[in-house]
Amino acid sequence: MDKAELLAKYQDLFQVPGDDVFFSPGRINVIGEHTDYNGGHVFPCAISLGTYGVFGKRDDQEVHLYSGNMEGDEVVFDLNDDQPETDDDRKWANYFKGMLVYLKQGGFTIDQGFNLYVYGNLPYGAGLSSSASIELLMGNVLKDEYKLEIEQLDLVKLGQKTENDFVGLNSGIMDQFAVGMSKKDNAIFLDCNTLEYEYLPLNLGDYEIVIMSTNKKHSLAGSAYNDRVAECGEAVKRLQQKLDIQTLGELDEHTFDEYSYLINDELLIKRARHAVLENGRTLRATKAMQDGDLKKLGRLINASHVSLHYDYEVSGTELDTLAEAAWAQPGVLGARMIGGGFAGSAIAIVKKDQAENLKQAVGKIYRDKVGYDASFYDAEIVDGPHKI
Ligand code: GAF
Repeated sequence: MDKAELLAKYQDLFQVPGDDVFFSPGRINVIGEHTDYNGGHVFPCAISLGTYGVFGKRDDQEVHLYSGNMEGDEVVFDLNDDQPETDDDRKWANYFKGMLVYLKQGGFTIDQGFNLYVYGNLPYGAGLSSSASIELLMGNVLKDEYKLEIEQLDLVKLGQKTENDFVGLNSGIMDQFAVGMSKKDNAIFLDCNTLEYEYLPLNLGDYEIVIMSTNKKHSLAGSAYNDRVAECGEAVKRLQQKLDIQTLGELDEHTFDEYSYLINDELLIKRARHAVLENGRTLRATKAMQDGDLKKLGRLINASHVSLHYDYEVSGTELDTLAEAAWAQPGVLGARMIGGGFAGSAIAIVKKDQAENLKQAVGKIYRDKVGYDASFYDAEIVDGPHKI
């Protein structure tokens, strides 16, 4: 939908013209999966698929949310209502409501109701972080429309708080950071322990990133994601018997190897091993990209998928089929699942002139094995949330 169509839809729904239109991107992650809440490094970037929002102030104290992607009525609540929505068909509104509630609790003045029509071309549940896209859309809309003096990094933190405390997913900060802080054609090399970060131009030369979506919906909140967070926390607790650490991200693989006996549990060792080794891979992968060693970057991306499959056990038939089919195609340097896992999307780094072949070939293998179609998108790396 273009801007005129979005405004027309708003007019149609609310019977008044909308004031402004905003866009907030989704994200992919080159490497560094399930490392963020483990105090490790990540290397994500924001993409041109995302969420549009048309905003208009109201004369009363009501908030009216309407999603073009959700079936059903608009969700309406009072501006001062600070409780999460609990009905299944209203829960999608919590990503918006959480941001509003936490901004108000932080002392920011939002004293007039509003309508917001949202539409995402980022498939919900595609593992491309529609949730962070929405949170940062809401944060930036409110910042702009109510002239709030708040830094983007603080909106990013409120996005994570919304996810953790309002929605109930104990996620790290990667998604909100990637969406909120993104810079066109760059990936963000972020240390999730210190929040120090660096923009690195995504120099892939003759290669590009293709996003491969499983089209299988997932719900991270209801899934094993929180179990993984807890398992890593337990591994840290056991390592603390001899090591002065707060997170797995503080360990290199040699130290982990020497002390892993303390964990004394096969499953927890696998989880912790992924977190530690994935962090090391992320450091090496960003270096490889800066050195122009794209083959090495590709191998590390493949290794990431293997580890997410065997040690972290967050892949699945659909994601494995996409990654493994991509590995077998000409011109592919690497492929792996991205995001929380279980469903969602994978990425492949492929030679530009072989991208079409990849989509056709992997698409066919996927359809034959899984029984329905995967979707493919060329990743275009864009700036963070803004008015359009
Ligand atoms: C999800 C979470 F929201 C992120 O914080 C991150 O942990 C990711 O899964 C896995 O790397 O997208």
